[in-house]
Amino acid sequence: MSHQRKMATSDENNSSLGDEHVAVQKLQPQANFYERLIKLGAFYKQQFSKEPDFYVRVPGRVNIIGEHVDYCGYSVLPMAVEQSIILAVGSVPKNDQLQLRPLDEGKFQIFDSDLNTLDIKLPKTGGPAWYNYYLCGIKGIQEQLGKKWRPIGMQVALSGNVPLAAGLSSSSALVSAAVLATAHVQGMHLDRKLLASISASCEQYIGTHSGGMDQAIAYLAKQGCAQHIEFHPKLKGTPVTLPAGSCFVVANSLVQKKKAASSDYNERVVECRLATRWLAKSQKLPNWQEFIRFIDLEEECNLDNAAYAQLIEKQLSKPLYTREDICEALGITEQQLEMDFLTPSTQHMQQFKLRQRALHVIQESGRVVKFRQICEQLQRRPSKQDVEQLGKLMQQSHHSLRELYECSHPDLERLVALSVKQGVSARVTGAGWGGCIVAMCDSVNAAADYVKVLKREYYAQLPTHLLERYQPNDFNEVVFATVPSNGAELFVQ
Ligand code: NG1
Repeated sequence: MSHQRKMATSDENNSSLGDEHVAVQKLQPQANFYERLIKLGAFYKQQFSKEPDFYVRVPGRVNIIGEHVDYCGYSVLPMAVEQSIILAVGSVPKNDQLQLRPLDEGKFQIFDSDLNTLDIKLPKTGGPAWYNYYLCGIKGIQEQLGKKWRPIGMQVALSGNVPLAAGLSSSSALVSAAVLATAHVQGMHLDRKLLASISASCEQYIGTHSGGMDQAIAYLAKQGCAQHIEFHPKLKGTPVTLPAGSCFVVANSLVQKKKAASSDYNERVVECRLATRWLAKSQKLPNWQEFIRFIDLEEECNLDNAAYAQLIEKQLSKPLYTREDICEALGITEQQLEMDFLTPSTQHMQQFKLRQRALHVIQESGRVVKFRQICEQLQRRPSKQDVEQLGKLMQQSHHSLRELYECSHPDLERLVALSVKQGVSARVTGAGWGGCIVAMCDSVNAAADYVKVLKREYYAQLPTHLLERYQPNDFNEVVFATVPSNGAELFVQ
């Protein structure tokens, strides 16, 4: 069985959000990232002694609800944040070289490579070097072109202000930006859904078996609203207007979680795949050996959310399963377990929490659908109770991520506890084990008060080295209200 699952591809016949290409726009001085692009353009010129041909901007994202469900086929509800990766790009048709020059001096080293011999290196420990994310993007376009691929040299200056390893999707923003830049240099006009799908598939070369949430929102985001993103049966984005007056705040715990350097994320993916297979067998489906995603089983057995949860509780009654339990139930050998289910980084797994992971995924997927329904209801008829209900869904999501999915962190818990004390609903956003929380405040004023409390009670208490770094800017980089921004953009000057 191949773990390199292809993401849903573009629907050619159904004209909807994402069927359009990324249009080339003229860079406008009023854009809030104008100064950043101009600075990057000057740096490009200094590095390559010419003007860039074009610029790419791809945002990070904050997920409002729907955590750890995308790789099981279920929908999510993220929005793009203002922070983004920006590239200044020039093509050099006569050579086959990639030249990457990061503006953020000190943090990243420069990188040169021959485009004929792309090599994505995954070290045993420590996680891949930053430029491998760019290489993933090139590889994605190379595969899309197949035999038609001809390397065209690329000179790239880049800069990013999406916090790293913070659950705001800095890695996918870089991969998606590399896909868009390479496609543009190659003269391809791909629609946004296909670009998202290519970006999601090729990021798997980094070794994380993630779903497609980050790349989908990177391309499908629209200013002013969140997106309900469905992956099944096809990739689809539907704009969702968030409650009038509400204000979403992101607070970074400053605990960095380098997903690709640890096995936690892939362990959860493995547990979900095993739980699906176990349940499929329990239903005596003739093709039970084909199931690895909860959503496919739901469809096959026509289960609603409550019935699915009941099935899990009945069939997966133990809090912990051993390798032996699983091999016996599925009628496989340990070798088959290792080959067919365990990824390179999860070969060590001895115990599996199938029940807890499955319950989280199924219940969280129900919360996403409810959240969207309530937002739509609120557009027709404002209601305080409905807004409160949204807050409750966020709290339930966090509780489930902490208890069933075990991806919180003591510092995230401190931030959530401070939020609860302020009467603000908050949850871990992104993969977790560190990174950020997202909180929903009733108004801009309430958000300002809430941010003040977090600054005083959490950020002013940080260890000295972090205080020195973030206090001069009054912690505005690490705790901020966020407005939904646009997805990927291409500019010329
Ligand atoms: P972040 O927050 O970027 O680590 C990861 C996955 C998502 C999704 C979330 C959890 C990648 C690139 N992204 O996001 O697909 O599964 O975790 O909801 O691995």
